[in-house]
Amino acid sequence: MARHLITSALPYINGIKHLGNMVGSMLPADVYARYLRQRGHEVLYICATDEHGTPAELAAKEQGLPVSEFCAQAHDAQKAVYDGFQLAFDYFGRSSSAQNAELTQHFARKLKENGFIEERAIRQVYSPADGRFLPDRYVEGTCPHCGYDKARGDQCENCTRVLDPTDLINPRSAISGSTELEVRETKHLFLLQSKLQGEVEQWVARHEEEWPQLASSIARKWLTEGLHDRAITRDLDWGVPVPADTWPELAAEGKVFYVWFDAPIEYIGATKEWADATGGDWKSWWYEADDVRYTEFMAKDNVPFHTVMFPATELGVREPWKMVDYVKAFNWLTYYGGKFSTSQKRGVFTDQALDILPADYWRYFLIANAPESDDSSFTWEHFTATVNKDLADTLGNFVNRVLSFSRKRFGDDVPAGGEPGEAETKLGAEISRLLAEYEEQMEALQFRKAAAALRALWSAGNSYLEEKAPWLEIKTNPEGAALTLRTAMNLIHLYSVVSEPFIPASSAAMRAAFTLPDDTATWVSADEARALNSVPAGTPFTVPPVLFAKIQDEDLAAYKERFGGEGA
Ligand code: B3M
Ligand code: ZN
Repeated sequence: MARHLITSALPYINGIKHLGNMVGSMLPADVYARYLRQRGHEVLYICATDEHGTPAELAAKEQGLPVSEFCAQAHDAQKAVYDGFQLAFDYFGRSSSAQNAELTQHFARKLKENGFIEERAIRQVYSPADGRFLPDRYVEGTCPHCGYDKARGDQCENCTRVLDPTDLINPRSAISGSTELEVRETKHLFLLQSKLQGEVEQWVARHEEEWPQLASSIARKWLTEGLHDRAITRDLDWGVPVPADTWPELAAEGKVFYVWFDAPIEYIGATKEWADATGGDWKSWWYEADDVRYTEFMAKDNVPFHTVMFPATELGVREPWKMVDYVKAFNWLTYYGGKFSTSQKRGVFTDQALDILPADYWRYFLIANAPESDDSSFTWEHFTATVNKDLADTLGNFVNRVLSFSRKRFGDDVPAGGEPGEAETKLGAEISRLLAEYEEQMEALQFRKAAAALRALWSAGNSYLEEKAPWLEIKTNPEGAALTLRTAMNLIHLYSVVSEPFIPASSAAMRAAFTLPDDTATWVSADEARALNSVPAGTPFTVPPVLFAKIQDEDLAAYKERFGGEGA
C-alpha cells in the first residue's frame, strides 16, 4: 500500500483567508487526507504559512510591527481558524523556519554546482522617495497584457500572468505611492530555467494524462511559451539569506531568496519541522521516496509554480527529491458571480464563517460546490438551501427521528426482533452500490461527485424510512418496526464512518450515540455495508442534540445585510 504525502498551497501570511481560498486548497486536501486515513492508509498532510516576500513586509508595516513579530502573530491567527475548520494537518509549519532556510540554501548551492544558477546584473525599479529598491508587490501599475490597473509587480491578479515590476505601465510605489521611480542596476541570482525546459517537458509529458485537465493545460501553456531564466533573489530584509559561503558579495549586500523560490521548498521544510517536533522520519517522505504517492492541492493561479517552476528546481538539484505525482487544481469560487476581495472586504472570511455557524456546515457546502470543472458561485440563498435540505432535513432529521422514536417506543437499547426481508435486501444493495460510487469518486479526487454520492447515501435512508413507515408499523407489527429502526440505526452508524471526511464533528456525534464496546471501524467496505448489522440489537444508545439547525429566513436576511448579498 502506498504512503500518501499530501500538501495544500501554503496560505500567505498577510491576513485571514476567505472561503474561496479554503475551498481551493486546504479543505479538499483535508477531506482527501481524512478519507485515506479512514481507509487505513499511511498519510502525511503538510501545510504551512508562506511568510516571506513583500506581502509580509507590507502587512507588517501597515500594522506597525516588526515583520518577524507580525508573522508569528499572523501564523497563530491563521492556525486558530484552521483548527476551527477541523483541518487535520499532520503539521502546519512556517516558511520562515530554520529548517526551510537550510533546505533552501542547500537547493541553491546544488543548482549552482550543476550550472543552473548564475549571477547577473539587472535593472531594477528604485524609489528615491522610499530610499530602496522596489521588488515585486512593492510596485503597482497597469498590466501590459490585459490593462488591469491594479496589477502587482509579481503577477497580474486579473489575467494571472507573471510579471516583472519593470513590465508595468504607469508604475507607482506600493509603499509611498510615489510615481517618481528610477531603474538602477543591481546584481541578482538567476535560475537558468531555460536550460531545464526539455527535462521539465519530459517530466510533464509523463504526468499530464493523469492530471486533471485544468492542471495539464496550464502546464502545457507555460511550456509552449517557453521557460525563461528568472531572478530568484531580492533586495529585502525578510527572507532566506543568500548563503555567504557560496555568494559572499550578494550575501554582504543582504540579498535574500525570492519568496516563490523558498515557498515550495517549505513543503519539505515543514515536514522537517514536523519530524523535529514529533521524532518522525522526514527524509523517507521526500528523498528516494519511490513508495510515496504525492498529491498537491491548489487554486489555478498557483499551478505554473507547481507544475513547471518547482519541478525545474527539483530536477536541477540532481538529487532524488520526491516530485509531485498528482496536481489537483481548482477554479475560483465567486461571491455572487464577482470576486472575493480581501482588499475590498467583499465575501466571507473564514473567521467570520466560523462565528456564524459550525465548521461542518461550511465544509459540506464548500466541497459539494467545489469549483472543479468551472468557477462556482457562493450565494447565501444557495448556502441556506443546501444546509437546510441536505444537512438539516436529509441527514440531521433522519438521525433524530430514528433515535427519538426508537427510544420512545423501545427504550435506550437498539431494539431486537424481526428478520430482514425484501426491503432490507434492496436497501443493502443500494447502499453498497452508492458506497462503491462514493469511493470511486474520492479515489479520483472528484469532490463534487463524491459529495453527491454521500448525499445519495443519506437519501437512501430517508426513502427506506418512508417506505417502511415504522410509526405506522408499530401499531400492527412491533417486531417489524424494531427491524426497521435497527436497520436505520445501522445506517446512522455507517454514515458516521463514511461522512467523517466531510463533516468530522457531526460524524463523531453520530458515532458517539452508540455505546459499541469496540468501535474502531475506520471504514466499511461496499460489500460489508450491504449487511447493515454492525450495530447489534441490545446496543445502548443516546439521542444526540439536533445535528444541524435550519437557517431561518431572518438569518438569511441578516447575513445578506452584513456581508452584502447580490452582485458586487
Ligand atoms: N502563498 C500563493 C497563494 O497563497 C502562495 C502559495 C505558495 S505554495 C508553495 O496563493
Ligand atoms: Zn493582466
